[in-house]
Amino acid sequence: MGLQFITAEEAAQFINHDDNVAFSGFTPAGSPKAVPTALAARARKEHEQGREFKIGMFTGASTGDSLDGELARANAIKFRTPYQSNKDLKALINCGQTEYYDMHLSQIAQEMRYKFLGEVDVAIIEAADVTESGEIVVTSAVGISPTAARLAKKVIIELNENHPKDIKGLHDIYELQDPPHRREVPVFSVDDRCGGPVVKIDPAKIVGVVKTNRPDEVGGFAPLDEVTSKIGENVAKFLASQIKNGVIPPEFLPIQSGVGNIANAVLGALGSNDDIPPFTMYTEVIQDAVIELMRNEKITFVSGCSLTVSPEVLQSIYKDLYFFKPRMVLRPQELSNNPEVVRRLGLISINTAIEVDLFGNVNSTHVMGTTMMNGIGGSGDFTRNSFMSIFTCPSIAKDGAISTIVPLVSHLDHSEHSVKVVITEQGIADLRGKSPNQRAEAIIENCVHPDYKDILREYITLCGKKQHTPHTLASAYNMHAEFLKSKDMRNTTWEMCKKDK
Ligand code: 0RQ
Repeated sequence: MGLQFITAEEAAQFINHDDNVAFSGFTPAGSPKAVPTALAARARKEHEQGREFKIGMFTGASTGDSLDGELARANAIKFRTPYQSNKDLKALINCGQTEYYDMHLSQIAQEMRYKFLGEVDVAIIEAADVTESGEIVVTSAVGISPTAARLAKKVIIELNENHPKDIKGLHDIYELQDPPHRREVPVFSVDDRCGGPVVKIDPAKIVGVVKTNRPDEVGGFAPLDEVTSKIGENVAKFLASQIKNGVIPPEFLPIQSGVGNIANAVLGALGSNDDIPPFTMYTEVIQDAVIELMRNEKITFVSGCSLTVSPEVLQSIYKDLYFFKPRMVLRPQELSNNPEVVRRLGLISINTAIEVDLFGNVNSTHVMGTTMMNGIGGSGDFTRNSFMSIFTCPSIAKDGAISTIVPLVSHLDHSEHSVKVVITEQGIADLRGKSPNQRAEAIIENCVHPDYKDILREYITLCGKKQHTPHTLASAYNMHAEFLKSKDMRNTTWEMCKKDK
Protein backbone atom coordinates (compact mmCIF):
# COMPACT_ATOMS: atom_id res chain seq x y z
CA MET A 1 0.00 0.00 0.00
CA GLY A 2 1.32 3.47 -0.85
CA LEU A 3 1.48 6.53 1.36
CA GLN A 4 -1.90 7.93 2.45
CA PHE A 5 -2.25 11.69 2.01
CA ILE A 6 -4.58 13.06 4.67
CA THR A 7 -5.55 16.45 6.16
CA ALA A 8 -4.10 17.79 9.39
CA GLU A 9 -7.52 17.34 11.03
CA GLU A 10 -7.61 13.68 9.98
CA ALA A 11 -4.08 13.23 11.32
CA ALA A 12 -5.12 14.68 14.68
CA GLN A 13 -7.70 11.90 14.99
CA PHE A 14 -4.86 9.35 15.30
CA ILE A 15 -3.84 10.90 18.63
CA ASN A 16 -5.73 9.98 21.78
CA HIS A 17 -6.04 11.51 25.21
CA ASP A 18 -3.09 10.45 27.39
CA ASP A 19 -0.90 9.46 24.42
CA ASN A 20 2.80 10.25 24.52
CA VAL A 21 3.67 12.13 21.35
CA ALA A 22 7.21 12.78 20.09
CA PHE A 23 7.89 15.67 17.72
CA SER A 24 10.60 16.34 15.17
CA GLY A 25 12.61 19.53 15.16
CA PHE A 26 14.93 21.37 17.46
CA THR A 27 13.95 24.93 18.39
CA PRO A 28 11.28 26.12 15.92
CA ALA A 29 13.46 24.68 13.12
CA GLY A 30 11.94 21.50 11.72
CA SER A 31 9.07 21.35 14.23
CA PRO A 32 5.68 20.19 12.90
CA LYS A 33 3.20 23.03 12.44
CA ALA A 34 -0.06 21.92 10.80
CA VAL A 35 -0.87 18.77 12.80
CA PRO A 36 -0.21 20.31 16.25
CA THR A 37 -2.49 23.24 15.34
CA ALA A 38 -5.22 20.77 14.34
CA LEU A 39 -4.54 18.75 17.49
CA ALA A 40 -5.02 21.84 19.65
CA ALA A 41 -8.35 22.52 17.92
CA ARG A 42 -9.36 18.94 18.61
CA ALA A 43 -8.37 19.26 22.29
CA ARG A 44 -10.47 22.42 22.62
CA LYS A 45 -13.50 20.60 21.14
CA GLU A 46 -13.03 17.64 23.48
CA HIS A 47 -12.79 20.03 26.46
CA GLU A 48 -15.96 21.85 25.36
CA GLN A 49 -17.76 18.51 25.39
CA GLY A 50 -16.56 17.84 28.91
CA ARG A 51 -13.94 15.24 27.99
CA GLU A 52 -10.30 15.22 29.08
CA PHE A 53 -7.69 15.62 26.36
CA LYS A 54 -4.05 16.05 27.25
CA ILE A 55 -0.91 14.53 25.76
CA GLY A 56 2.62 13.90 27.01
CA MET A 57 5.24 15.62 24.84
CA PHE A 58 8.79 14.67 23.87
CA THR A 59 10.56 17.20 21.68
CA GLY A 60 14.14 17.93 20.63
CA ALA A 61 14.25 21.32 22.33
CA SER A 62 11.95 24.35 22.14
CA THR A 63 9.50 24.42 19.21
CA GLY A 64 7.45 26.95 17.27
CA ASP A 65 4.31 28.71 18.45
CA SER A 66 2.02 26.48 16.40
CA LEU A 67 3.26 23.53 18.45
CA ASP A 68 4.02 24.52 22.07
CA GLY A 69 1.98 27.71 21.92
CA GLU A 70 -1.17 26.20 20.37
CA LEU A 71 -1.15 23.12 22.60
CA ALA A 72 -0.47 25.20 25.73
CA ARG A 73 -3.29 27.64 24.95
CA ALA A 74 -5.59 24.64 24.44
CA ASN A 75 -4.42 23.32 27.86
CA ALA A 76 -3.59 20.03 26.12
CA ILE A 77 -0.19 19.25 27.64
CA LYS A 78 0.06 16.73 30.47
CA PHE A 79 3.85 16.63 30.64
CA ARG A 80 6.62 18.19 28.62
CA THR A 81 10.33 17.50 28.23
CA PRO A 82 13.12 18.58 27.58
CA TYR A 83 13.57 22.34 26.68
CA GLN A 84 10.96 25.03 26.05
CA SER A 85 10.76 28.77 25.60
CA ASN A 86 7.14 29.52 24.65
CA LYS A 87 5.54 32.05 27.00
CA ASP A 88 2.14 30.33 27.18
CA LEU A 89 3.71 26.96 27.92
CA LYS A 90 5.98 28.55 30.51
CA ALA A 91 2.94 30.01 32.25
CA LEU A 92 1.40 26.53 32.54
CA ILE A 93 4.67 25.06 33.82
CA ASN A 94 5.15 27.78 36.39
CA CYS A 95 1.67 27.41 37.85
CA GLY A 96 1.89 23.62 38.05
CA GLN A 97 -0.69 22.81 35.33
CA THR A 98 1.87 21.09 33.11
CA GLU A 99 4.48 18.78 34.60
CA TYR A 100 7.84 19.67 33.10
CA TYR A 101 11.06 17.81 33.55
CA ASP A 102 14.26 19.33 32.40
CA MET A 103 16.92 17.12 30.84
CA HIS A 104 20.30 17.40 29.16
CA LEU A 105 19.48 17.44 25.46
CA SER A 106 21.98 14.71 24.60
CA GLN A 107 20.09 12.31 26.86
CA ILE A 108 16.49 12.45 25.76
CA ALA A 109 16.75 10.00 22.83
CA GLN A 110 18.65 7.44 24.88
CA GLU A 111 16.26 7.77 27.84
CA MET A 112 13.38 7.15 25.43
CA ARG A 113 15.20 4.01 24.25
CA TYR A 114 15.97 2.97 27.84
CA LYS A 115 12.19 3.12 28.54
CA PHE A 116 12.74 5.65 31.34
CA LEU A 117 10.08 7.93 29.91
CA GLY A 118 7.22 5.66 28.87
CA GLU A 119 6.08 4.48 25.45
CA VAL A 120 6.04 6.66 22.35
CA ASP A 121 2.53 6.29 20.97
CA VAL A 122 2.81 8.69 18.05
CA ALA A 123 5.66 10.54 16.33
CA ILE A 124 4.94 13.61 14.19
CA ILE A 125 7.87 14.24 11.88
CA GLU A 126 8.34 17.17 9.51
CA ALA A 127 9.91 15.97 6.25
CA ALA A 128 11.25 17.44 3.03
CA ASP A 129 10.65 14.06 1.39
CA VAL A 130 9.31 10.61 2.24
CA THR A 131 9.27 7.42 0.21
CA GLU A 132 6.92 4.44 0.17
CA SER A 133 9.77 2.35 1.55
CA GLY A 134 9.86 4.50 4.73
CA GLU A 135 12.85 6.74 4.02
CA ILE A 136 12.37 10.19 5.50
CA VAL A 137 14.45 13.26 4.66
CA VAL A 138 14.07 15.51 7.70
CA THR A 139 14.18 19.30 7.32
CA SER A 140 16.03 22.12 9.07
CA ALA A 141 16.73 20.13 12.25
CA VAL A 142 17.29 16.53 13.27
CA GLY A 143 16.58 16.61 17.01
CA ILE A 144 15.22 13.28 18.28
CA SER A 145 13.59 12.30 14.97
CA PRO A 146 15.54 9.07 14.27
CA THR A 147 14.68 7.63 17.70
CA ALA A 148 11.16 9.08 17.86
CA ALA A 149 10.18 7.69 14.46
CA ARG A 150 11.71 4.28 15.16
CA LEU A 151 10.13 3.83 18.60
CA ALA A 152 6.68 5.24 17.82
CA LYS A 153 3.77 2.91 17.21
CA LYS A 154 2.30 5.35 14.65
CA VAL A 155 4.10 7.97 12.56
CA ILE A 156 2.51 11.04 10.98
CA ILE A 157 4.58 12.88 8.37
CA GLU A 158 4.22 16.61 7.75
CA LEU A 159 5.58 16.95 4.24
CA ASN A 160 6.58 20.61 4.16
CA GLU A 161 7.29 22.04 0.71
CA ASN A 162 9.00 25.01 2.33
CA HIS A 163 12.07 22.76 2.54
CA PRO A 164 13.39 21.53 -0.85
CA LYS A 165 13.84 17.81 -1.45
CA ASP A 166 17.49 18.39 -2.39
CA ILE A 167 18.27 19.22 1.22
CA LYS A 168 18.91 15.43 1.28
CA GLY A 169 22.56 14.87 2.11
CA LEU A 170 22.80 17.70 4.65
CA HIS A 171 21.98 15.31 7.51
CA ASP A 172 24.08 12.66 9.26
CA ILE A 173 21.53 10.24 10.72
CA TYR A 174 22.89 7.85 13.33
CA GLU A 175 21.55 6.30 16.52
CA LEU A 176 23.74 5.20 19.40
CA GLN A 177 23.72 1.56 20.42
CA ASP A 178 22.49 0.87 23.94
CA PRO A 179 24.71 -0.59 26.68
CA PRO A 180 26.29 -3.10 26.91
CA HIS A 181 26.71 -2.93 23.12
CA ARG A 182 27.62 0.73 22.67
CA ARG A 183 30.74 1.49 20.66
CA GLU A 184 32.72 4.68 20.26
CA VAL A 185 31.01 7.41 18.22
CA PRO A 186 33.17 7.52 15.08
CA VAL A 187 33.40 11.31 14.84
CA PHE A 188 37.05 12.31 15.12
CA SER A 189 36.86 15.66 13.40
CA VAL A 190 33.96 18.15 13.13
CA ASP A 191 33.37 17.20 9.48
CA ASP A 192 33.35 13.40 9.92
CA ARG A 193 30.07 11.73 9.08
CA CYS A 194 29.10 8.44 10.67
CA GLY A 195 25.51 7.82 9.55
CA GLY A 196 23.32 8.04 6.48
CA PRO A 197 21.25 10.77 4.83
CA VAL A 198 17.76 9.58 5.83
CA VAL A 199 15.71 8.31 8.78
CA LYS A 200 14.54 4.78 7.89
CA ILE A 201 11.44 3.25 9.43
CA ASP A 202 8.93 0.52 8.75
CA PRO A 203 6.58 2.23 6.24
CA ALA A 204 3.60 0.31 7.66
CA LYS A 205 3.79 2.63 10.70
CA ILE A 206 3.18 5.75 8.61
CA VAL A 207 -0.54 6.34 9.16
CA GLY A 208 -0.69 9.44 6.98
CA VAL A 209 1.18 12.21 5.21
CA VAL A 210 -0.02 15.80 5.61
CA LYS A 211 1.16 18.26 2.96
CA THR A 212 2.02 21.76 4.16
CA ASN A 213 4.01 24.76 3.05
CA ARG A 214 4.79 26.72 6.19
CA PRO A 215 8.07 28.41 7.14
CA ASP A 216 9.84 27.69 10.43
CA GLU A 217 8.67 30.08 13.14
CA VAL A 218 12.12 31.36 14.14
CA GLY A 219 12.07 34.86 15.67
CA GLY A 220 14.67 37.54 14.99
CA PHE A 221 17.41 38.85 17.25
CA ALA A 222 17.45 42.11 19.15
CA PRO A 223 20.02 44.49 17.67
CA LEU A 224 23.37 44.43 19.49
CA ASP A 225 23.48 46.88 22.37
CA GLU A 226 26.43 48.21 24.34
CA VAL A 227 26.30 45.40 26.90
CA THR A 228 26.02 42.44 24.50
CA SER A 229 28.69 43.95 22.21
CA LYS A 230 31.06 44.40 25.14
CA ILE A 231 30.50 40.79 26.29
CA GLY A 232 31.25 39.62 22.74
CA GLU A 233 34.42 41.71 22.60
CA ASN A 234 35.56 40.38 25.99
CA VAL A 235 35.11 36.77 24.86
CA ALA A 236 37.03 37.39 21.62
CA LYS A 237 39.79 39.25 23.48
CA PHE A 238 40.11 36.44 26.02
CA LEU A 239 40.26 33.67 23.41
CA ALA A 240 42.81 35.62 21.35
CA SER A 241 44.99 35.94 24.49
CA GLN A 242 44.71 32.20 25.07
CA ILE A 243 46.02 31.53 21.55
CA LYS A 244 48.83 34.03 22.07
CA ASN A 245 49.98 32.42 25.33
CA GLY A 246 49.88 28.93 23.83
CA VAL A 247 46.98 27.46 25.84
CA ILE A 248 44.75 27.19 22.79
CA PRO A 249 46.57 25.71 19.75
CA PRO A 250 47.35 28.24 16.98
CA GLU A 251 44.90 26.56 14.57
CA PHE A 252 42.23 27.20 17.28
CA LEU A 253 39.60 24.71 18.51
CA PRO A 254 35.97 24.11 17.48
CA ILE A 255 33.44 26.48 19.05
CA GLN A 256 30.12 25.60 20.66
CA SER A 257 27.94 28.59 21.22
CA GLY A 258 24.57 28.77 23.00
CA VAL A 259 21.32 30.45 22.07
CA GLY A 260 20.17 34.06 22.15
CA ASN A 261 21.36 37.59 21.68
CA ILE A 262 24.58 37.25 23.64
CA ALA A 263 25.58 34.18 21.64
CA ASN A 264 24.94 36.13 18.45
CA ALA A 265 27.09 39.02 19.72
CA VAL A 266 29.90 36.63 20.71
CA LEU A 267 29.98 35.05 17.27
CA GLY A 268 30.00 38.45 15.63
CA ALA A 269 32.95 39.51 17.79
CA LEU A 270 34.89 36.31 17.07
CA GLY A 271 34.26 36.92 13.39
CA SER A 272 35.64 40.43 13.39
CA ASN A 273 38.67 39.79 15.60
CA ASP A 274 41.77 39.46 13.39
CA ASP A 275 43.65 37.54 16.09
CA ILE A 276 41.12 34.67 15.87
CA PRO A 277 41.88 32.48 12.85
CA PRO A 278 39.11 31.00 10.66
CA PHE A 279 37.44 28.33 12.79
CA THR A 280 34.99 25.44 12.84
CA MET A 281 31.95 24.85 15.03
CA TYR A 282 30.60 21.74 16.72
CA THR A 283 27.43 23.09 18.24
CA GLU A 284 23.72 22.44 18.49
CA VAL A 285 22.01 25.58 17.24
CA ILE A 286 23.25 27.23 14.05
CA GLN A 287 22.15 30.89 14.23
CA ASP A 288 22.11 33.67 11.62
CA ALA A 289 25.55 34.98 12.64
CA VAL A 290 27.13 31.62 11.74
CA ILE A 291 25.80 31.73 8.20
CA GLU A 292 27.19 35.21 7.65
CA LEU A 293 30.59 34.09 8.94
CA MET A 294 30.51 31.03 6.67
CA ARG A 295 29.90 33.23 3.66
CA ASN A 296 32.88 35.37 4.76
CA GLU A 297 34.94 32.17 5.18
CA LYS A 298 35.66 32.97 8.84
CA ILE A 299 33.82 29.75 9.72
CA THR A 300 35.02 26.93 7.52
CA PHE A 301 32.72 24.11 8.70
CA VAL A 302 29.77 23.78 11.06
CA SER A 303 28.26 20.69 12.61
CA GLY A 304 24.94 21.31 14.36
CA CYS A 305 21.53 19.94 15.16
CA SER A 306 19.37 22.72 13.74
CA LEU A 307 19.36 25.65 11.35
CA THR A 308 17.68 28.07 13.73
CA VAL A 309 17.89 30.95 11.32
CA SER A 310 15.38 33.54 10.16
CA PRO A 311 13.13 32.39 7.25
CA GLU A 312 15.00 34.65 4.78
CA VAL A 313 18.39 33.26 5.80
CA LEU A 314 17.05 29.69 5.56
CA GLN A 315 15.83 30.26 2.00
CA SER A 316 19.20 31.82 1.11
CA ILE A 317 20.93 28.65 2.36
CA TYR A 318 18.55 26.49 0.32
CA LYS A 319 19.40 28.57 -2.77
CA ASP A 320 23.12 28.03 -2.14
CA LEU A 321 23.11 24.33 -1.19
CA TYR A 322 26.10 23.70 -3.48
CA PHE A 323 28.09 26.06 -1.20
CA PHE A 324 26.72 24.89 2.15
CA LYS A 325 26.49 21.10 1.70
CA PRO A 326 30.27 20.54 1.78
CA ARG A 327 30.58 22.90 4.76
CA MET A 328 27.70 21.86 7.01
CA VAL A 329 26.15 18.81 8.65
CA LEU A 330 22.98 18.45 10.75
CA ARG A 331 22.99 15.60 13.27
CA PRO A 332 20.68 14.12 15.90
CA GLN A 333 21.13 15.83 19.26
CA GLU A 334 22.66 12.73 20.82
CA LEU A 335 25.53 13.30 18.36
CA SER A 336 25.66 17.11 18.20
CA ASN A 337 25.78 17.23 22.02
CA ASN A 338 27.56 13.95 22.62
CA PRO A 339 29.81 14.23 25.72
CA GLU A 340 32.34 11.73 24.30
CA VAL A 341 32.72 13.73 21.07
CA VAL A 342 32.72 17.09 22.88
CA ARG A 343 35.66 15.98 25.00
CA ARG A 344 37.50 14.32 22.12
CA LEU A 345 37.26 17.35 19.82
CA GLY A 346 38.22 19.74 22.62
CA LEU A 347 35.44 22.26 22.18
CA ILE A 348 35.45 25.77 23.52
CA SER A 349 31.94 26.04 24.94
CA ILE A 350 30.29 29.42 25.37
CA ASN A 351 26.89 29.54 27.09
CA THR A 352 24.79 32.12 28.89
CA ALA A 353 23.96 32.09 32.59
CA ILE A 354 20.98 33.57 34.38
CA GLU A 355 23.03 33.85 37.56
CA VAL A 356 26.56 32.98 38.69
CA ASP A 357 27.83 32.82 42.24
CA LEU A 358 31.10 34.03 43.70
CA PHE A 359 32.63 30.57 43.33
CA GLY A 360 31.65 29.86 39.73
CA ASN A 361 28.48 27.82 40.22
CA VAL A 362 26.01 28.62 37.45
CA ASN A 363 22.22 28.78 37.29
CA SER A 364 21.02 28.58 33.67
CA THR A 365 17.38 27.80 34.28
CA HIS A 366 15.56 29.32 37.27
CA VAL A 367 14.64 32.89 38.20
CA MET A 368 14.88 33.36 41.98
CA GLY A 369 15.25 29.60 42.40
CA THR A 370 11.63 28.84 41.60
CA THR A 371 10.47 30.06 38.18
CA MET A 372 11.53 28.03 35.18
CA MET A 373 13.01 30.07 32.34
CA ASN A 374 13.71 27.63 29.47
CA GLY A 375 15.66 24.60 30.63
CA ILE A 376 19.25 23.45 30.75
CA GLY A 377 19.27 22.75 27.02
CA GLY A 378 22.64 21.57 25.81
CA SER A 379 24.63 23.78 28.15
CA GLY A 380 25.41 20.89 30.53
CA ASP A 381 26.39 18.50 27.75
CA PHE A 382 29.02 20.98 26.58
CA THR A 383 30.13 22.67 29.81
CA ARG A 384 31.05 19.49 31.65
CA ASN A 385 33.04 18.07 28.74
CA SER A 386 34.57 20.90 26.78
CA PHE A 387 38.25 21.86 26.55
CA MET A 388 37.31 25.18 28.13
CA SER A 389 33.87 26.18 29.38
CA ILE A 390 32.94 29.85 29.35
CA PHE A 391 29.79 31.41 30.79
CA THR A 392 28.68 34.86 29.76
CA CYS A 393 25.97 37.14 31.16
CA PRO A 394 25.29 40.82 31.67
CA SER A 395 26.43 41.78 35.21
CA ILE A 396 22.95 43.13 36.04
CA ALA A 397 19.36 42.40 35.02
CA LYS A 398 16.10 44.36 35.29
CA ASP A 399 17.73 47.79 34.99
CA GLY A 400 20.18 47.06 37.76
CA ALA A 401 17.67 45.83 40.36
CA ILE A 402 19.24 42.36 40.06
CA SER A 403 22.92 41.48 40.24
CA THR A 404 23.47 38.36 38.15
CA ILE A 405 26.39 37.63 40.48
CA VAL A 406 25.23 36.53 43.91
CA PRO A 407 26.78 34.83 46.96
CA LEU A 408 25.10 31.49 46.20
CA VAL A 409 23.11 30.52 43.10
CA SER A 410 19.42 29.98 43.80
CA HIS A 411 19.44 26.87 41.58
CA LEU A 412 22.45 24.87 40.41
CA ASP A 413 22.88 23.66 36.82
CA HIS A 414 26.67 23.78 36.34
CA SER A 415 28.96 23.41 39.30
CA GLU A 416 32.20 25.23 40.06
CA HIS A 417 33.99 22.05 38.97
CA SER A 418 32.85 22.47 35.38
CA VAL A 419 32.87 26.25 34.93
CA LYS A 420 36.27 27.60 33.91
CA VAL A 421 35.75 31.22 32.86
CA VAL A 422 33.05 33.82 33.61
CA ILE A 423 32.69 36.86 31.34
CA THR A 424 30.39 39.87 31.74
CA GLU A 425 30.47 43.29 30.06
CA GLN A 426 32.64 44.37 33.03
CA GLY A 427 35.42 41.91 32.31
CA ILE A 428 36.81 38.39 32.53
CA ALA A 429 37.26 36.11 35.57
CA ASP A 430 39.53 33.17 34.79
CA LEU A 431 38.69 30.62 37.50
CA ARG A 432 41.16 27.94 36.47
CA GLY A 433 43.52 26.85 39.22
CA LYS A 434 41.90 29.09 41.81
CA SER A 435 40.58 28.25 45.29
CA PRO A 436 37.08 29.43 46.29
CA ASN A 437 38.48 32.56 48.00
CA GLN A 438 40.57 33.39 44.94
CA ARG A 439 37.60 32.78 42.66
CA ALA A 440 35.42 35.14 44.68
CA GLU A 441 38.07 37.84 44.41
CA ALA A 442 38.50 37.35 40.64
CA ILE A 443 34.74 37.48 40.06
CA ILE A 444 34.12 40.53 42.28
CA GLU A 445 37.03 42.53 40.88
CA ASN A 446 36.47 41.65 37.20
CA CYS A 447 32.83 40.76 36.56
CA VAL A 448 30.54 42.35 39.15
CA HIS A 449 28.74 45.61 38.32
CA PRO A 450 30.11 48.64 40.25
CA ASP A 451 26.74 49.01 42.08
CA TYR A 452 27.26 45.59 43.68
CA LYS A 453 31.02 45.37 44.28
CA ASP A 454 30.90 46.70 47.86
CA ILE A 455 27.86 44.60 48.76
CA LEU A 456 29.59 41.40 47.64
CA ARG A 457 32.98 42.39 49.09
CA GLU A 458 31.27 42.94 52.44
CA TYR A 459 29.67 39.49 52.30
CA ILE A 460 33.05 37.84 51.81
CA THR A 461 34.66 39.99 54.52
CA LEU A 462 31.91 39.16 57.01
CA CYS A 463 32.19 35.45 56.23
CA GLY A 464 35.91 35.63 56.89
CA LYS A 465 38.64 34.04 54.85
CA LYS A 466 39.19 31.24 57.35
CA GLN A 467 36.65 29.00 55.65
CA HIS A 468 37.57 27.03 52.53
CA THR A 469 34.39 28.30 50.86
CA PRO A 470 33.35 31.50 52.61
CA HIS A 471 29.64 31.44 53.42
CA THR A 472 27.18 32.30 56.12
CA LEU A 473 24.38 29.94 55.26
CA ALA A 474 21.60 31.88 56.95
CA SER A 475 22.49 34.95 54.86
CA ALA A 476 23.63 33.47 51.58
CA TYR A 477 20.28 34.29 49.95
CA ASN A 478 19.95 37.80 51.42
CA MET A 479 20.26 39.42 47.99
CA HIS A 480 17.46 37.24 46.58
CA ALA A 481 15.29 37.84 49.67
CA GLU A 482 15.88 41.58 49.35
CA PHE A 483 14.76 41.51 45.71
CA LEU A 484 11.61 39.61 46.63
CA LYS A 485 10.92 42.16 49.40
CA SER A 486 11.88 45.55 47.93
CA LYS A 487 12.34 44.60 44.22
CA ASP A 488 15.93 45.88 44.36
CA MET A 489 19.03 43.91 45.41
CA ARG A 490 20.92 47.18 45.87
CA ASN A 491 19.10 47.55 49.22
CA THR A 492 20.77 44.40 50.57
CA THR A 493 22.34 44.64 54.03
CA TRP A 494 24.17 41.93 55.91
CA GLU A 495 22.83 42.64 59.42
CA MET A 496 21.76 39.01 59.90
CA CYS A 497 25.14 37.90 58.62
CA LYS A 498 26.81 39.96 61.35
CA LYS A 499 24.49 38.41 63.95
CA ASP A 500 25.16 34.93 62.59
CA LYS A 501 28.87 35.40 63.17
O1 0RQ B 1 14.12 39.01 30.94
O2 0RQ B 1 12.88 38.44 28.93
O3 0RQ B 1 11.84 39.82 30.74
O4 0RQ B 1 13.69 40.77 29.32
O5 0RQ B 1 16.00 36.78 31.80
O6 0RQ B 1 17.75 37.26 29.63
O7 0RQ B 1 19.76 38.55 29.00
O8 0RQ B 1 17.84 38.36 27.32
O9 0RQ B 1 19.32 36.40 27.99
O10 0RQ B 1 18.02 35.60 25.90
O11 0RQ B 1 20.51 35.33 26.23
O12 0RQ B 1 18.85 34.02 27.61
C1 0RQ B 1 20.12 31.75 30.22
C2 0RQ B 1 17.75 32.17 29.55
C3 0RQ B 1 19.63 33.59 28.68
C4 0RQ B 1 19.40 31.23 27.86
C5 0RQ B 1 19.22 32.17 29.10
C6 0RQ B 1 16.11 37.91 32.67
C7 0RQ B 1 16.38 39.06 31.72
C8 0RQ B 1 15.45 38.72 30.57
C9 0RQ B 1 16.53 36.67 29.44
P1 0RQ B 1 13.04 39.57 29.90
P2 0RQ B 1 18.67 37.74 28.41
P3 0RQ B 1 19.16 35.37 26.80
C10 0RQ B 1 22.62 25.52 23.92
C11 0RQ B 1 22.77 26.30 25.13
C12 0RQ B 1 20.01 27.58 28.95
C13 0RQ B 1 20.18 26.66 27.78
C14 0RQ B 1 21.50 26.80 27.10
C15 0RQ B 1 19.09 29.77 28.19
C16 0RQ B 1 15.55 37.19 30.51
O13 0RQ B 1 20.72 31.32 27.39
O14 0RQ B 1 17.95 29.34 28.12
O15 0RQ B 1 22.43 27.41 27.59
N1 0RQ B 1 20.13 28.97 28.58
N2 0RQ B 1 21.57 26.22 25.94
O16 0RQ B 1 16.07 40.30 32.33
C17 0RQ B 1 16.11 37.33 37.02
C18 0RQ B 1 18.41 37.04 36.86
C19 0RQ B 1 18.29 37.26 35.45
C20 0RQ B 1 17.02 37.50 34.93
C21 0RQ B 1 18.49 37.50 33.32
N3 0RQ B 1 19.59 36.79 37.42
N4 0RQ B 1 17.30 37.07 37.59
N5 0RQ B 1 15.92 37.53 35.71
N6 0RQ B 1 17.19 37.65 33.60
N7 0RQ B 1 19.19 37.26 34.44
C22 0RQ B 1 21.39 25.86 23.07
C23 0RQ B 1 20.15 25.04 23.44
O17 0RQ B 1 20.13 24.39 24.39
C24 0RQ B 1 18.94 25.05 22.56
